[in-house]
Amino acid sequence: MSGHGAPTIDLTTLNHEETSQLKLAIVAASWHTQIMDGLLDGALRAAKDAGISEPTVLRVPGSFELPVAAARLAPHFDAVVALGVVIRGGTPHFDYVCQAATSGLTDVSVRTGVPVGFGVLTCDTEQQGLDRAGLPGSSEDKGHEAVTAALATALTLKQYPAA
Ligand code: DLZ
Repeated sequence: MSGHGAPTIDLTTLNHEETSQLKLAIVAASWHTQIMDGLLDGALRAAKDAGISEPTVLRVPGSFELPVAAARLAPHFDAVVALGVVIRGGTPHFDYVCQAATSGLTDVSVRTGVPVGFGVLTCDTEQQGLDRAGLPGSSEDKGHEAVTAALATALTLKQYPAA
């Protein structure tokens, strides 16, 4: 899967009276610092593009911890974005952490009805992560994309409050 085919959603053109009122939380893992810094910068840039000046940012140790953090915050926010970087090593750990993060975050989103942006990079190599981190020289900006998707979904769902 690559970024080819992604929709163009320009947060700067959305109604800032609406988007700036959205309560946004970002939960971010801490492994692979350089790539994570890029993802978090991109996420904060997207929040700013939407007129959200101070999103809540919560750091957790690893991507495995993202679902529990997202679950705790989701009821208090209109959108949550999870950021993490998992790089394949020589052990099956990669598959377990990716699976736990993916299914856990999906579960939080469906159970709470709060959109959870998926900004977790699952990479074979560090270079793949750097390419997607929104850093100078990166071809993609997955932190920005994850916030954009979560906010766009939150706006779409706002007219259908949870039952
Ligand atoms: C243990 C582990 C490993 C091997 N690799 C990563 C990784 O590439 N990215 C990441 O975010 N976290 C990793 N972790 C840590 C787990 O996510 C988790 O923090 C620990 O297993 C403790 O629960």
